[in-house]
Amino acid sequence: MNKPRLLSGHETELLTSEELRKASEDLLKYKSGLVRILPDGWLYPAITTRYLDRLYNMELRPDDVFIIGFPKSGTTWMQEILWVMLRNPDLDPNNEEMKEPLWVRSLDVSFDLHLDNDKLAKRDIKSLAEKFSRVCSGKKVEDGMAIQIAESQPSPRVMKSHFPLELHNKDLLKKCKVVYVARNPKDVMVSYYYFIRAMRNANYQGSLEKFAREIKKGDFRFCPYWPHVLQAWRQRDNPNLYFTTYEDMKDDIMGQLRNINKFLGKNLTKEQLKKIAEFTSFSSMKTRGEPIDKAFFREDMWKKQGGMFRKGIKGDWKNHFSPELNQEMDQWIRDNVKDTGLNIQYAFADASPTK
Ligand code: PPS
Repeated sequence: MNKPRLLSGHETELLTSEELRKASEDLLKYKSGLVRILPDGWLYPAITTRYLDRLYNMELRPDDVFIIGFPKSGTTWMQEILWVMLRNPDLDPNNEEMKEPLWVRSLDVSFDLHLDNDKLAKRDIKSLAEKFSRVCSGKKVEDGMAIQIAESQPSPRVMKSHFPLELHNKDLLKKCKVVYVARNPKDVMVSYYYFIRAMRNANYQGSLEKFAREIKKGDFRFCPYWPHVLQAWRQRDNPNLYFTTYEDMKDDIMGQLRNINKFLGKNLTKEQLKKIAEFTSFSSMKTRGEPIDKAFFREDMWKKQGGMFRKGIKGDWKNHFSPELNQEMDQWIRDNVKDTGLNIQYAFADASPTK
């Protein structure tokens, strides 16, 4: 059977009705059905193929910076760091752009696939929709809200994406800088689980255990996990890619900021970096408020869980995984990091305590 190709050259395959019947309940809200992008099998709402082609064709600027990572890996944290380093390094409180929520001043170009969700209401994404009306007049929402707002942004742009490296334009690493953030997949599972339980336009009713196994099998949005991380890891020596982890950021944020300062060629002073570390700390970001519209979530549940800035710790999986689930995931991690040189810190039960 003919498999339509993306501009990136990847073949795509729609899920059959039999496969849809077995798919995670949260994935059945998309009007277009579901698609796998081959050969790795990236799983998305089928409409995503349109946005991927659109993203592939987006004009890249030499001073663009992308933050890429699997969902819930600490990408919002890194996004704020990069944004202030590039657009408000002295943390001027009167900076007009800073008054906008993060997701409006730094676009997640992988967000548009949610527009296909039949439960998504305009009020769930009010600030994004307002910005779109303001800066994209005459453009069609169906062509992507986040992508088209990003196209209208002044340079230097800081954009975020949860798509894997290979689905971006083939010249991405030749033309732009990319910061990739990975996180212990067990903590990703916990963080992602709380997120989708609270999303208003999702309806995940399953247990954490069920969800963790869906991620492991590659049966959830943005999966599979390992090819996502390993594609970036293999590029770690590329001068236009900086690979880091949530755990490294938690352990030594000043060290990470110094590396990023150098990577971006910014020459910010130690004093400026110290202030940026403080400004982007978990407690400061939480105090400043949600980076995306609250209406995107079920208010009570979202608030009770802690919102986007939920816990911000390493090793929360220890509070959630049964010994059996942990053993299964440890084996999965071992099988996948074997021979890659990638060390997933704190992934194993005998590692350091949560903090
Ligand atoms: S998303 O929705 O996919 O973009 O999520 P993402 O931002 O990648 O990851 C969310 C988790 O990152 C934690 N976070 C932080 N930790 C430490 N310091 C800061 N400043 C910070 N900002 C966000 C956030 O709390 C989520 O992790 P959990 O484990 O759920 O707390």
